[in-house]
Amino acid sequence: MGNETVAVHERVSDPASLQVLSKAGVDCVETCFDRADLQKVTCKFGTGGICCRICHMGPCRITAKSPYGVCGANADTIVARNFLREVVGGAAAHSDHSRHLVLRLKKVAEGQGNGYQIKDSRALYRSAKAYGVETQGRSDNEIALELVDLFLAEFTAQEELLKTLSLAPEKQQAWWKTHQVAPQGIDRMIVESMHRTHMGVDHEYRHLLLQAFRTALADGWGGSRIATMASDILFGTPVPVRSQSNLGVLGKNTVNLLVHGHEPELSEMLAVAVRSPEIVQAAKDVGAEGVTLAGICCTANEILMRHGIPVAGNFLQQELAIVTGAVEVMIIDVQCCMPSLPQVAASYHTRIVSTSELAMTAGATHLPFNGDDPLESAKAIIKLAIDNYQNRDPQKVVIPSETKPLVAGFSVDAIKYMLGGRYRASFRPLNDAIMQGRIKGVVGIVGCNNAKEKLDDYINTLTEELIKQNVLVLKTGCAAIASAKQGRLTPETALDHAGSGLREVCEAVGIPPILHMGSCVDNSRILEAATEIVREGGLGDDLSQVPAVGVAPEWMSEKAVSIGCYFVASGIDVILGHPFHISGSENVSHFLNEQARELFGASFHVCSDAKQATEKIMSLLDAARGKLGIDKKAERKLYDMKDRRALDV
Ligand code: SF4
Ligand code: MSK
Repeated sequence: MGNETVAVHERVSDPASLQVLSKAGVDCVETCFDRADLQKVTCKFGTGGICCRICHMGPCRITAKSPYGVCGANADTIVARNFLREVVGGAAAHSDHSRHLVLRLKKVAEGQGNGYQIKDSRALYRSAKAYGVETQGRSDNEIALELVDLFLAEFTAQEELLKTLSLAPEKQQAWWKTHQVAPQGIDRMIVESMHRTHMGVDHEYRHLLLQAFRTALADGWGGSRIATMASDILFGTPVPVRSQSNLGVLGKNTVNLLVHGHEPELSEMLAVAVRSPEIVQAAKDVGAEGVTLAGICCTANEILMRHGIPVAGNFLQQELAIVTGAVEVMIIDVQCCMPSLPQVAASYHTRIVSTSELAMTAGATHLPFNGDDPLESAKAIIKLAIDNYQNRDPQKVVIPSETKPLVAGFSVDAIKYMLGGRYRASFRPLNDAIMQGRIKGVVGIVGCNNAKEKLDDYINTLTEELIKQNVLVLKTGCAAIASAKQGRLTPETALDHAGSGLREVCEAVGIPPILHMGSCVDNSRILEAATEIVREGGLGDDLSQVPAVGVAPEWMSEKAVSIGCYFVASGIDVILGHPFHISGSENVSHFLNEQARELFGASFHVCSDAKQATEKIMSLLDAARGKLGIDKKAERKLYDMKDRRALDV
């Protein structure tokens, strides 16, 4: 059950989590950390990827004595098939999320918004331009309808390649075609991959792995990219916003409502509903001072970036939030919501409310979100929380005092604006700083937490080291929340923790050295930023030449497998904090960790700790800089906003 103090220190790193995990021990509440202990003896067939249960002649396990499954599949085939199925899981999750947003946009464009609207016409025009949709003399709804048709066709296209691929640099597009990994429709890729991994179909490991990259590209340059565009059109393109993070954001005397999961439609409405006078009054009527809405995981990132709603925690804090005893309702939808939540909630008064038609959890109250009356749907859940406030047991409440300030909301558009101002918005100053050596390169640190590892430790140690070495860090998902909880998502971080070159740039522009770019589906924003760097010129003409690396230090989800694959296929090296389940096949490991470089100019690397990762990243950035001929520091003036305004264009 509960953990001893020493063990608690080995599991989590921030003071709020330490305090609440200790409380879980006192309250005799089992958490993922306890269950991780019970699962410690992991199956070597599972970790090696050499257990096949694809047909019912099996399960088959590969050993030295039995190197083939009943059908004759060897380790290479089995490992590659299992890997491809993980990519499918991740790509499907992102892309289904995306489809829901596109269908919402369709309803809005058809005049059935029911409270939703096109909030950001500029985002609509940006996307329309990218796809060649005529905007002249047309209403937003007309433009959106044509765009929606294009988006939906990206899911259903049978023979045509994804149009969204054209948002990538031309050289990347050419490589994808050459290596036959340019995807057709997103749905087709997912179905085809499931077909190819059925018993007795595709057995050649390289062929299967190329399909993994193709399916992942349908995610990164398809489903995820479209999700980001649709959510920006519907809910607004994020701009820098201040807020607070960690479990201390829960109110002592307010009704506390947490949103957890991924899809932003309901949480957008909650952000509106929570401010309505009727709700505030209802909360006061039960003796509360008001309602506190906060988030966990990527739903948190969505409403943080667009509304400044505070973040209560990341993936491994979902159970801890309930253990505070101060949460009236936790709303869950899809992805990363642990099935244990109702069991943890049973020790307190918290109600777990599942809201997606796709997802039910035993012990949760199922209130499917009604998109036809979204505001009322949101209010009904808030009222449930208000009613539950009276059941809070003050004896069981411990809210840590720990909160940290943050600035989030760095969409590519916002970064351009920060770098160049309204009339000169561009990545030019960033490219210049990289070319001059003030910034060594750009690293995307993304992904989850993992109960096998100390919460946030690898992510934050690596981040600290990189900014010290003048690397600009872009973050999404739970990795971004890790920095938020450490108080590092503020411009002041540049003054106190960044190397002198990075600090100089951050000070001139007024940005933190660690930029929060969104949820895990928003890794597409990192691809977009890298593409902007290429377009701006001077740092190569494809993504593999840019001094840029992706890292998933504490990853756990199939989505991370897909993200890693679309980064590598896009020419960006990826460091993993722990390996994929592929060690059972030397050929598969060699292909992903070495040979992929011959195809895409990038590959995977496994670094088990932050120190090793830092060294690897710096060597990759140095190598890229050497190839570009920018490895010697040039003494050039860094233009600040005033200088740039004085320039003639
Ligand atoms: Fe065994 Fe082959 Fe069936 Fe897999 S597909 S379970 S290796 S017989
Ligand atoms: S929520 S996928 S734990 S980032 Fe996107 Fe966090 Fe990973 Fe889920």
